[in-house]
Amino acid sequence: MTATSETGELSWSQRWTTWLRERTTVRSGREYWEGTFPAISEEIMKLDRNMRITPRFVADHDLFTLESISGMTEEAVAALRSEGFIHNGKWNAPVGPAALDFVDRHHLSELVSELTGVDVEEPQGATYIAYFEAGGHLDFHLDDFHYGEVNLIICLRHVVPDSTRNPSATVFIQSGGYRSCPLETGSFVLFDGAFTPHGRTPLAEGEEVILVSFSFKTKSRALWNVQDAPSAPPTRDEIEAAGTTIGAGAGNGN
Ligand SMILES: O=C(O)CCC(=O)C(=O)O
Ligand SMILES: [Fe+2]
Repeated sequence: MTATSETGELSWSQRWTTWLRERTTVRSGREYWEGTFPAISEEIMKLDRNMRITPRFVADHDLFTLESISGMTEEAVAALRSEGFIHNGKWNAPVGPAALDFVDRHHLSELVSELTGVDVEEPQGATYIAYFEAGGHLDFHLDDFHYGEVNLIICLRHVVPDSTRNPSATVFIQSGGYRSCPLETGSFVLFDGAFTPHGRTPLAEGEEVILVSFSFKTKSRALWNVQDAPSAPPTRDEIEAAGTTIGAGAGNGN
């Protein structure tokens, strides 16, 4: 156990996540981002410079067919039902043999290496993710460093009622702006979750999303080095704590 968890201090990614969640929400639409984004883009630029891969959304392809993912979809539904747990507002469940079989059949690490241009090891982690309720969402965050340098999220099922005007999407913030990736069954995103703020916009009534997330370590150890990773700007609590110290005894109680 590290000193960090013993003292309850936030980790590097948790600090950035706190800062991001104080300033952004996935509930904001594109129009909002166009007007407001410049206020945080300088900070986001610091993260961009550290991305090990550029985020990529792949919708039109013949890689993952309905047939090739159906084993995982069935496994995910069963696992979510029997072992699912809520984590950060979304459902998670462990993967099983169907996911391992998918990794083998698709030579997934080779495929991801080709698609990203960065050589990766066999997946080091995998999990099913799901959202079943209207309003369900995941606010902007960074994943922990230990989750790996490359993250692949494949959509196993996305039920969208005909009446839905604005279906839920995976969203990224980069220094260039806001990017929405409306994942449909079989489509996928590849990104560096530790340095790319990302989240999921709220589901509409009747919508349902099931995903599988695979994480990969790069073969190049140089890319594991996060010593120079930029620290998050001060969070509100930190600013307040600093203010309290400076103005001790002179507070007006507001
Ligand atoms: O729901 C998504 O599209 C993203 C999920 C995610 O970022 C996570 O589980 O950490
Ligand atoms: Fe994430």
